[in-house]
Amino acid sequence: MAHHMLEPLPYGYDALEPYIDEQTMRIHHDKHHQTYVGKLNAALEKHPDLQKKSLEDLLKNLNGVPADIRDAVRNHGGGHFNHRFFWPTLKKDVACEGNIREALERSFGGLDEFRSRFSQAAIGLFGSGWTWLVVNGSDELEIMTTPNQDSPISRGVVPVLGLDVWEHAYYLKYQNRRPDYVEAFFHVVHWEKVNGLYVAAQRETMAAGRR
Ligand code: MN3
Repeated sequence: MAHHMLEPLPYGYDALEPYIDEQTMRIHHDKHHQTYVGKLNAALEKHPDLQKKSLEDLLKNLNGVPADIRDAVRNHGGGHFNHRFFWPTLKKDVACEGNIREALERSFGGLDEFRSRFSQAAIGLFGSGWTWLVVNGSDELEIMTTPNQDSPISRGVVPVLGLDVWEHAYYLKYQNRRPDYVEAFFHVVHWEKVNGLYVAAQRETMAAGRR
């Protein structure tokens, strides 16, 4: 029985054209993301007691996951989490405003400076992985990268923006031109959603008594 499910995209496959093309979105969501969900469920078949745990609980405490499926949970559970996070943070032509805008100015000196540093991290990431904007344990914004499908929540930070830089995310349209894909990504950042995630992350750190 399947315990984790693939939700439909929250918009049409062509909603991000021309920046991210329809065919890439179809394959990326329906095939790649579906495969992570399927392999996560298959791994959990071996440990039915873990099927009741949320994906977040599993990923936040990977050391508590039995060794025989730990890599599968890290890779496929991480893949499920990362993609489920990614889709709703994409929308065309949304302005960057509100608390997140002010926080980016405080942390990076401005939106352009943030974009430049995030882009360099994404372009410079060797192999497959993700680039993230996270709220760290000191309640500060930080750019980080993770290899493969490692999830930032396994490292105790709260993601507010992520970019999939696996070749499957861009190769059909951009081939080897990862910098063009990263540039295009900034046309489809759903800043209103990112702002909401940032505000929620701040509430979470406050509730945790970190400040
Ligand atoms: Mn992907």
